[in-house]
Amino acid sequence: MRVCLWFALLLWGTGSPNFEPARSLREQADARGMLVGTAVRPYALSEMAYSATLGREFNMLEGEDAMKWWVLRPDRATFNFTDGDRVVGFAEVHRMKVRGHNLVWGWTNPAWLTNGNFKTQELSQMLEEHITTVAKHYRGKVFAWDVVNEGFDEHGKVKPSIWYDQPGIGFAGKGTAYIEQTFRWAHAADPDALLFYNDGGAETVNEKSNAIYAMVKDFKRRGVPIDGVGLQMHIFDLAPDLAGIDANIARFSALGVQIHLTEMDVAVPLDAYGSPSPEDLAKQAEIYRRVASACLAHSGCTAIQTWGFTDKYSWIGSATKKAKGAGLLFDRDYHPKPAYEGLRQALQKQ
Ligand code: 9MR
Repeated sequence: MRVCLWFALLLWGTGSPNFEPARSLREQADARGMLVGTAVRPYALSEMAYSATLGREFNMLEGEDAMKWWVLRPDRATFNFTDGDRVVGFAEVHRMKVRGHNLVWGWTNPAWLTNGNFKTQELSQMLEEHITTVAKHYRGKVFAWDVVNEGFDEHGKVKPSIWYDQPGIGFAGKGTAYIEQTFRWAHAADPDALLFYNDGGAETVNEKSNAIYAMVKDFKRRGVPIDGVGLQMHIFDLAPDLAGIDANIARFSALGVQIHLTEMDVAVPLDAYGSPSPEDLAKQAEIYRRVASACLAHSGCTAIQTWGFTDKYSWIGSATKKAKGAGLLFDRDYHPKPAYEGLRQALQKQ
């Protein structure tokens, strides 16, 4: 009797006997030819709720750390593909696309590399070897690479780094020339992969995104193999410049490159018990909805990816000493949050 009543109420609630359960993010994205992805941690794949949610909700994934130098290269002679291969293996079983992150970054490199006092020529050889070996290993498996990550400072200057000018691979003081070289190496190793430049703090129209825009325009004009720009979208401000994000996506789209939102999360303040307020979660949901809608409004914007999907695993807590967190689509128990509904609504709209 109870069950019947419950069922009757359910039908009444939907207003139709042809009630269809809400479609997952993945189903919505598939239906409109979009990619919806997330960063993953290989050690969590053995957790049932983690892998079930991941396979159900996303059609793309990316190793949060699995393909970085500090994971792949325990020492100069070794390439350890264990973590990266697990990520790719999961994607193959669940028919998901894989983004590779990243081939070149001036930060969080292994100590043997940063403290090695390598000379320019040696560094150049090592970087070419790294890019070539990794891109070839994942050829046909990784469809898009973040070739260079976070190469500009907030004023649009090329950041000092071991690859640029400390001592660099031979293009110190020559702006984006070292970036160009790495894209050429990546293209030679895997001509089919889409090659992206990825950065954070360049989501709106500002000095950094202006510099990236100028670089992409220059690369396109001269035939340097670049296919896209990754806008990270780590949002810490609950009133972000949404018009600026839209205008920025529009201008990159007009350049004829793809835009991927690569690392979205929306951090909210946490109380003493580590909980966010319902008001902030509602604001967060609206930000997910609006940012995703901005992406969907421009033909060049082809992927929306979050930096993890459960608040159980997120970099924000340690980065803010637990003052902020809860930035993702699912809570720590894998229940969908208002943010999930916000993204789903954006994907649903035709
Ligand atoms: O979330 C990542 C964290 O697990 C790593 O310790 C850290 C250093 O490798 O990188 C974090 O991810 C960063 C990403 O690779 C690039 N954009 C900023 C992300 C958050 O710091």
